[in-house]
Amino acid sequence: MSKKLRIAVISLYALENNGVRHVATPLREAGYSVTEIYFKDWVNNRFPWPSEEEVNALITLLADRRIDIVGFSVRASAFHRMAKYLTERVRHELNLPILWGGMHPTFLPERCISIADYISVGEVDHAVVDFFDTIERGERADSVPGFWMRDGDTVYRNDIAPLVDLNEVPFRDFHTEDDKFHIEGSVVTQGDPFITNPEYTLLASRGCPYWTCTFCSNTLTKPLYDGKGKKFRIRSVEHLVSELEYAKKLCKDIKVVRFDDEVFPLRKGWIAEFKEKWPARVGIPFEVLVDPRMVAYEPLKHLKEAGLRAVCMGIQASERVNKEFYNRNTTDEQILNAQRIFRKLDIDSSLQIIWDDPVSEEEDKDSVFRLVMELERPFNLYLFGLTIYPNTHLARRLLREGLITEADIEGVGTHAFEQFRVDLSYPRPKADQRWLALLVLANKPFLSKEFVWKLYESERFKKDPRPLTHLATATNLAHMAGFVGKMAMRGEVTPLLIKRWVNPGSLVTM
Ligand code: B12
Repeated sequence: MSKKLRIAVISLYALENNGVRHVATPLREAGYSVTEIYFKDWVNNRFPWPSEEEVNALITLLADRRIDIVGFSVRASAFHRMAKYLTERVRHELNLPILWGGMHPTFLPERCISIADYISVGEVDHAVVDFFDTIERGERADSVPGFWMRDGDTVYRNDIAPLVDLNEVPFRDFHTEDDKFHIEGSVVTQGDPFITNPEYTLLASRGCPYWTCTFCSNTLTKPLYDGKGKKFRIRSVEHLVSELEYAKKLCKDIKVVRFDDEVFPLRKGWIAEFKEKWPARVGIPFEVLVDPRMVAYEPLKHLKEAGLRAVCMGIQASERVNKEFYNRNTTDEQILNAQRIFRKLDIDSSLQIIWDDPVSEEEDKDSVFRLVMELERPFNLYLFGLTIYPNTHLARRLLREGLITEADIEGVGTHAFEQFRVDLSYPRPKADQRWLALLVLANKPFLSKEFVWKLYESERFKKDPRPLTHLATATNLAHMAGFVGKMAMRGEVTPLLIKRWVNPGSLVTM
């Protein structure tokens, strides 16, 4: 039965936004008219403020679609100021009620409810239908689990909704075309902007098997769900495979599937079933994220046989910083061993390091470099700048110890927009410029390790690291060209990919 209320759900700078899709789908199934709006897309280290033309296009679209209530998906805290600005503009021009959902209001509900009329906190895949049904009936949504409401200065803070059974969550809707729009500059394009992407992304689980890393959002979502049931949930293989059967019919260009799970489930029985069903019914190569504590030869061998092409794995920092600050009990030996397994099975690996933290000493940086030099080549090395998310254990500790100020925390700060992936030309102390250049050189297959050790020992670059940075930039470009060449051969290079990653103002290193 179709319902009266006309809803818009807006994604900020993410064409793939799972949150928007997971909200829009059950609402459509419940009979609502839902307009999905993809308001601009991200570019590595660049999230420019929306132009007047773009804001007007958004307002006109909302008016043309006769929207009754506007939902913003505020996934990352760095969007706080922008979401507030857009909320005020929409309210001023159209006088519509505004709802915020996503990780940011889940992290900082009090701050967000002072701006929006309603917020959702936590997962609301089913609860979102209860929320809109309440409004549709003309009732006040002041007691719907999963949602907070503000009436003037009075805030109604409801309990969170129960955790969802992932096998009962409908697949993200890729079949609706007419109710989706992408706004970029003066152009408003109708249709799903992600349907032609050669990389299909999804999650096989929600939560994390570890939950402890102090920099991560999961340390905040875990206590939120205390007493609410099993927190780390894995979808059934059947549910996953059926999703891909559905998606393959609509997203015709899928060349690779990327599982975005924090840690891909490496459970024995699950993998045995996956190995049987994935190649037979999906047959598309895939990539996953793994944790060094979990990597073992057998499960990865099965995944390789099922089509596993590449893995991403976090090194993060030195053993000391991982333990003392990140509450991450991984050892260098586990990391070395994991990389040996990837090599043995011929699985491409991209290893990740978090830089720019306020606690690593020179000895920590030295030990990270030594570890990277010891890793069996080849591998890609992704360098990230530490982004401090609000309310995390790390944010609270660094504040307490006077190592950061509120301005360094996302929401006030926007680090994720500027230096999420490390850019060698970003202003940093000399010592860090040298370390980063050395790290970029350390994994380049065309430079011998003896040569990199010589550069490391040179006193000259300690005084002036600039020539080293130039060399690292040049070798990085050569390495990147090889990587992109490989992707091009597989038909995976698209204008979207180039737009997102080739930001001349901030070149990614790998
Ligand atoms: C996968 C992922 C990505 C993928 C997105 C893939 C995709 N298809 O969506 C990519 C790589 C693109 C990405 C990019 C970024 N990400 Co990210 N990402 C994640 C990850 C691991 C999972 C997100 C996800 O899909 N969850 C499943 C969906 C269904 O859950 P959800 O988004 O929370 O949505 C639910 C509710 O929140 C709510 N909801 C969401 N939106 C709305 C809207 C309305 C109106 C309503 C009512 C409800 C609602 O309902 C949904 C269903 O229950 C999370 C970590 C995590 N565990 O959440 C980080 C995470 C969200 N990312 C984060 C960040 C910082 C970023 C980037 C800024 C990094 C960067 N600089 O590039 C960008 C931002 C992109 C953008 N423009 O939003 C941080 C945000 C932390 C913070 N407080 O700032 C997180 C939490 C990671 C972390 N380590 O803590 N990310």
